[in-house]
Amino acid sequence: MYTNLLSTLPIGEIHWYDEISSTNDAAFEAAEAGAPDMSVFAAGKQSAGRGRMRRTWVMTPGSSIAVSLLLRLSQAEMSSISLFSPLAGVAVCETLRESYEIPAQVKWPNDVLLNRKKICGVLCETRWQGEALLGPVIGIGLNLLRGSAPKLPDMPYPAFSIEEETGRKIDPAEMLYELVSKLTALRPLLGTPAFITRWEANLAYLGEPVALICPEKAPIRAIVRGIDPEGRLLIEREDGKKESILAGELSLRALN
Ligand code: BT5
Repeated sequence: MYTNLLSTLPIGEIHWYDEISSTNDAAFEAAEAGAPDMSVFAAGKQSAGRGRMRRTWVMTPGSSIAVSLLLRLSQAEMSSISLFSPLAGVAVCETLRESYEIPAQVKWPNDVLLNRKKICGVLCETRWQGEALLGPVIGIGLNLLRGSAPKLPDMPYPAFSIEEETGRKIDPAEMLYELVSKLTALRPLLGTPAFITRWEANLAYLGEPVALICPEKAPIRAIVRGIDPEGRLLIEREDGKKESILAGELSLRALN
């Protein structure tokens, strides 16, 4: 049960599940029933944790965090809806750096890497209830302790835990509290240049060559130059041409 500390924060409902299919699904069910903004759904175990594009997210009870936040956006926030997913990545990085001195980075658009290894994934989803948009629901899976990161074949990014990389055993309840506080503090910056600055300050591969992989197309080889005001990745191709890339099917791989 990682959620006791959270009750001291000015947030919505707080739900804990010893086991559930997916905390994102729990958040959407509650959203349909009217749960308020900033409701938190956390679980010790997920039987059907998922990543983007129907990929599987594996977690280990007691040593990783699986949490989803249900947001109800204001009219003004709707124009920044695509930034809520990176918001989570930036919040995880800033929490790890400020509260634990751990230098994690965001792999655009939103995975969190530590020493170039994946310690955290973010799944940001919306659904429709009739004509009303539900969400976004921001799902965050974070590998804290040894044994929490699955060693599966064919992982594009090796999965590791914070303990494996740093030797530090972070308390899940404390981390969850710090993370939700950070997310709440960063949220008003969305749509302002300050958020892009904070994102770039935590961006992995800045100034480095990468390959952008798109299914059934030749990879784009380029240098990462930053993030534009809309949250697109700024790259410079080998011929010097600059471009902004939208998050979507593209995935980013290091070249060295
Ligand atoms: C993600 O997807 O990285 C988003 C993962 C979001 C998980 C959270 S947990 C709370 C909430 N409830 C859910 O059901 N989901 C969210 P993607 O970028 O598609 O990466 C998925 C890939 O990461 C998989 O195909 C594996 O290769 C790898 N993977 C699976 N489990 C992992 C883990 N624990 N740590 C690191 N990598 C993992």
